[in-house]
Amino acid sequence: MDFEILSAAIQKGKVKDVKTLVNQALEEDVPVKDILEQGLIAPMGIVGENFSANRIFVPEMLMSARAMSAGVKIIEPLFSESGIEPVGTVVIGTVKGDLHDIGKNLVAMMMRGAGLNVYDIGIDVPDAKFVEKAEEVNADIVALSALLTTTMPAIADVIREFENQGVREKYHIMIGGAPVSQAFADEVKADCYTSDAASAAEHAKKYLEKKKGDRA
Ligand code: B12
Repeated sequence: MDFEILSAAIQKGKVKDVKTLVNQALEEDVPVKDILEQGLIAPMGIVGENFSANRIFVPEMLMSARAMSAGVKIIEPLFSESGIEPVGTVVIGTVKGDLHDIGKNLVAMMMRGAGLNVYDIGIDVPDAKFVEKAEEVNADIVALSALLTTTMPAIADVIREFENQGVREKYHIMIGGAPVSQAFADEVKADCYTSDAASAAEHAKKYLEKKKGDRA
């Protein structure tokens, strides 16, 4: 299997080609772990770098993310059989009152691409629902998205809800969305702010690797 061809297909957002190439790799008995890491995650890393450097923009990134997701979907059922452990678990959603989901979906897709187990609980999510879901699935990370200046305070409300329920320290809370900034993250005592989906996935992965290392 030539991963360069699969990488190019992902970078160009060619869903059909990605599906064909992933199926071909499986027929050739390429280990699922290699398909995931070298064939699907590595090219999304390149896409993420290109996006962060303004060499490509949201439409191209969405197309690549969709192509990558199509590939991940094919091998997903084989993960458990081949012993790939998800790096960690994330609960992500758009805060209450806010219906924007394109950015949140991109973050979820990139995190899945980085090998994380992502529960997307949707848009207009009530504060307590984030806590409930995080507790239910034993999440490591809670990711909050807000696109309106009027819904940014809901981020603070969610964090307060975690505090009120006495479980704030259990979770790494990441926040983002166009109006959100590092200064706001500091103000509401979020654990992390990043400005785009690629750096969000990168941060989540690094955080989880460190957490795993600290436990070992
Ligand atoms: C598309 C859009 C809509 C669509 C949403 C469709 C959908 N399914 O999401 C619709 C038409 C529904 C909509 C509605 C409204 N919208 Co609107 N919308 C936009 C628009 C044009 C694009 C947003 C977008 O998708 N950007 C692309 C994505 C990829 O970027 P992103 O969301 O910022 O996400 C990136 C990062 O922020 C980050 N990120 C995002 N989430 C997270 C989470 C974490 C944890 C991390 C780490 C990172 C991260 O990663 C993402 C990828 O790199 C923006 C304008 C703009 N240029 O932003 C206005 C905008 C956000 N909307 C605006 C407004 C005012 C509204 C309405 C109130 C309009 C109205 N009068 O009805 C309603 C509100 C509805 C509601 N209650 O939410 C304003 C907000 C102004 C403000 N100061 O608050 C904007 C800025 C337009 C403007 N210039 O006036 N909108």
